[in-house]
Amino acid sequence: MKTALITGITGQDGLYLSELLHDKGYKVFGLVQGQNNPKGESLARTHPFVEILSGNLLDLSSLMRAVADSEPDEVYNLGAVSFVAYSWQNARLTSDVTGAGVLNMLEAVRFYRDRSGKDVRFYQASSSEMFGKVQQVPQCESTLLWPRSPYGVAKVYGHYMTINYRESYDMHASSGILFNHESPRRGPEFVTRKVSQAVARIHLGLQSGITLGNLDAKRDWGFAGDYVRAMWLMLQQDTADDYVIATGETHSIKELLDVAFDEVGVSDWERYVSTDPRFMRPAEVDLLIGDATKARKVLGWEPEVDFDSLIRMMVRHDLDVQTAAAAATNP
Ligand code: NAP
Ligand code: G4F
Repeated sequence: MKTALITGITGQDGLYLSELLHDKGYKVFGLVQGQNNPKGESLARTHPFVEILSGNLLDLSSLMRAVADSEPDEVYNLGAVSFVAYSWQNARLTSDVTGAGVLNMLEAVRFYRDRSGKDVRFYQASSSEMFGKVQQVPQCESTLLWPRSPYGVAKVYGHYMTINYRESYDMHASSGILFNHESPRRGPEFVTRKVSQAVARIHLGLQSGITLGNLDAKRDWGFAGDYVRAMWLMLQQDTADDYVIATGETHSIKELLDVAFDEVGVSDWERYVSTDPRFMRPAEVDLLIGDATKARKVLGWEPEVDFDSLIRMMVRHDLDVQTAAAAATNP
């Protein structure tokens, strides 16, 4: 039986990855931050197969203990301050957790490997946000990085630190440069889930409209369940490397609204949608579209859920959730 340690296990990707690894017969350990984190309690209820370890990416000693206690074959570093808009307001925290946290995790793994002699494989959650002001369309592994947010800059640091540890210490350390991926588990601060929740509530008469920022930005959106499969595949290769994971399609926020409102039979969504500068970013990433040729060829990875099905899945999920919540409030 293989053993995996996942940081960021309470997040969208951590939950899907823990299920994938459990189904494959892994013993799964998950790092949870905070002394009374409600997401940790929820994880214990919904994912009882996960052994929870306490730790924080800011605290190297906690990571060293988590690695020593779990004795992992594979470490997936998914923990991060991950909301781009928040990263301008909390630039130092983002740099420390999303950037320097990667170094802490790499050090904890290297220390354990050198003491135990066990060959531990490491996955870093790099991001298409690193491409920022894109220098090439579509973006691939060799595209010049030009981050546009404190989050993007922190991810670039973690990305290059992972490459540096691979080259300096012969570590099996891979980075997945993942484009946006969503699901019914996506945090409500991100635009797809903000829209799917609002559309469900508008349809049920619980909300009158939705206020957004830049409707012209374009993203390459895939399904999180498909993307965690790519993470696992990277760590099954003989040689560590970096891979772009993307669908190769891009859609604007307006197209997202088209599909989401269409799921509840609304074609003229403009009457429900307003914009506010408060949701605009100091520097926007206008266009992301990935070229995942390398992942397709080397890993044999293909996405299974397309954009249209993904957004409809999220709206239907939120219709169920909101209907149940309304029924509980007004039995
Ligand atoms: P997410 O839902 O925001 O989850 C982030 C996780 O990081 C949460 O479990 C969070 O724990 C944990 N975390 C935050 N600060 C921490 C700290 N100081 N110490 C330990 N853990 C901490 O993110 P996601 O969408 O699953 O993404 C997973 C990873 O992939 C992230 O690194 C993200 O930046 C990266 N990524 C995501 C996408 C995407 O489209 N989803 C694309 C590219 C890259 P709490 O819940 O307790 O705060
Ligand atoms: O959903 P978003 O907040 O995701 P963003 O900024 O692309 O970042 C996500 O994907 C990255 C991968 O490229 C990850 F690394 C990162 O951790 C995160 O998961 O925003 C998407 C787009 C942006 O252009 C934003 O300006 O939607 C635009 N947008 C327009 N109105 C909005 C809103 N975004 C949010 N969150 N809220 C709005 O009201």
